[in-house]
Amino acid sequence: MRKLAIAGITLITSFSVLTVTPAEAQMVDRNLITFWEHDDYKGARKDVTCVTQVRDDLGALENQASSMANASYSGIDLYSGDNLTGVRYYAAPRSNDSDFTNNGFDNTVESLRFRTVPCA
Ligand SMILES: [Ca+2]
Ligand SMILES: [Ca+2]
Ligand SMILES: [Ca+2]
Repeated sequence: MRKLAIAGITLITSFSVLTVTPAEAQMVDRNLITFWEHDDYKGARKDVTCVTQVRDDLGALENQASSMANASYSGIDLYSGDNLTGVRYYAAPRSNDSDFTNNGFDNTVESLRFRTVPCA
């Protein structure tokens, strides 16, 4: 992980390799990112597909997600606020993060943007 200060926004970048099991990440579906309520891919989950490039519909996981797996081949910018505002976290293609806490991003994501559509 590294932090870059760009234009006053803290960019948090994760380069972890996808390690969750296919069942956990639904790797069969490569057009989505999955969020979990708790660390280590536990608790309630929410799949968000790249059918629409910008998504603002995390539902019950708004401000609750603590881990994620990006099964898509697109980088995804996650934002702490609605409508792509606030602090940004970059989820690399085919990557996962078992705990957002060390990224300063626990229980905060509200919107996201797929960099490449279609993403699968
Ligand atoms: Ca949580
Ligand atoms: Ca992390
Ligand atoms: Ca938030």
